[in-house]
Amino acid sequence: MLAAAAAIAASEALAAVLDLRESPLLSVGQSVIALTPGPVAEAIIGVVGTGDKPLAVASVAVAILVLGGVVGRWWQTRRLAAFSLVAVLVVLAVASVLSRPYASPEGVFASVAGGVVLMGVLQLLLREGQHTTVDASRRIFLRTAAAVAVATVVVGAAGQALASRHRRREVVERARAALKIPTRAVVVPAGADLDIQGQAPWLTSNRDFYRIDTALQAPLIDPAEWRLRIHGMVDRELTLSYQDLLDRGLTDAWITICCVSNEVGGDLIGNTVWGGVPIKGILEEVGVRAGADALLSTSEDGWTCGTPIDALMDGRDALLALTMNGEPLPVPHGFPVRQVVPGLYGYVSATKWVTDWEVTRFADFEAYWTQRGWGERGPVKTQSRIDVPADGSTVDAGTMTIAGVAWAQHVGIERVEVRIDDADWREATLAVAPNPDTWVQWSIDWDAEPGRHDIQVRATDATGATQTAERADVLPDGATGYDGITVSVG
Ligand SMILES: Nc1nc2c(c(=O)[nH]1)N[C@H]1C(S)=C(S)[C@@H](COP(=O)(O)O)O[C@H]1N2
Ligand SMILES: [Mo]
Repeated sequence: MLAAAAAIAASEALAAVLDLRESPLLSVGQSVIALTPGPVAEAIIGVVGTGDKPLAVASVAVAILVLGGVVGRWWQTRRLAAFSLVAVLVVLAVASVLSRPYASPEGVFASVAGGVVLMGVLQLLLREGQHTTVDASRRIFLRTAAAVAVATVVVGAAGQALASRHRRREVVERARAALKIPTRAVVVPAGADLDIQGQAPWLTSNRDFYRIDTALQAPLIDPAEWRLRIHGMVDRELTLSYQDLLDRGLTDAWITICCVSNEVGGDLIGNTVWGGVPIKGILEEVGVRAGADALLSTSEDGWTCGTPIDALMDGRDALLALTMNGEPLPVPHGFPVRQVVPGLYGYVSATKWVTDWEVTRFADFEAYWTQRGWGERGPVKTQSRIDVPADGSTVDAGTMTIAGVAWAQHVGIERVEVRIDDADWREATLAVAPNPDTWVQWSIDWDAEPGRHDIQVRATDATGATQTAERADVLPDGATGYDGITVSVG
């Protein structure tokens, strides 16, 4: 296992020295993510949330350590089996590296080097002693092992330090900081934020904005090199640069986006002002051919997404976004360019680091999450959430405020109702929403009497449809059911 740790440290350090975009360990981690069946991924995310990524990398590392232990066990007695297992590990690493958009000969080299270090260290640790006594050979083993352990830590730490100064990251961060995008000051519309203690702010800051994607490290793209290639069922192919988008002028739009994996009452949702170029105009310019019903978008790291053309052309604020809350997109949120489409879950609309558009038909492809069991189209389901008081909390008897948010993007919220225990539903007061594409805050006063109380909320959208009480899982196309909390009134 020590030899395996040394192999990982060496291959990671080599990846840093060679300034690879992705180390072999991360490439294998990405393969594990890609090969994880949808329901398993959902279950893991349900338990560890956004800790899913460190978990993916850690489980790969642990698997390599364990398999290294097996190789070590076989090293002296079953050399051929030991060699074969190392060969299998190297082949899997190389295959992962080559399956990635960042495949390079250096990546293959760093993978093979890991295998060589694994065997070299084993040979060093387990060399047959010319030593006469068991004691002497044990002493030498322990001394060698200690030296290898120190070397592993030193090489590993040096590799990490070097990786943090990745040239590409510095170039991209500098380019992002130097951008001067004319944006209007971001002003929260009057009356939108009730500003109640404990309630999620109406405007989500970039730092607090939820992040969901399959990337172990966010792709680093220099805006000067970014291109969007548009092809497929179009009359004229087109390639756009970042400057091309800036030249078209940016439209600002308040849009709330949310994730299909958001449980009832969950926080995988955020609201901000996005600045971007309307997708509709671009699609009109390239000319969508008759029969096309889908836009298949691909990110620089190979993630794919299928969006109904209808939703992109019906006049809603579907954007190729460059800014978020008045700033260039943060790297984890898709810098330099991503899509945002009101009314659709992120997995079918919000491609970050987007570099390729193919106008096509849903019948002709399956996008990343659709291949893993999620619905082909992902319209957002109407939902409401209680933010205050907190679930399970104890509050004083007397008049208090219950508050939260509700959303039905691109349809709008007409009414929010709250029910205490078995009482009748009472209508809450809605705050201002500047358009139907954002969430809306709500609040209601409650004369709390001592005891334990269940509080539930439900929303009705602008078409008059009230959200269903029936509980549905997030898989395959979004959770349903009422959010509810229990509080003790003292
Ligand atoms: N390139 C890429 N874009 C992506 C994803 C991804 O995995 N890769 N995930 C999507 C999903 S499932 C959601 S919910 C949104 C989340 O966007 P955010 O991280 O900016 O909140 O991004 C979407 N865009
Ligand atoms: Mo998502």
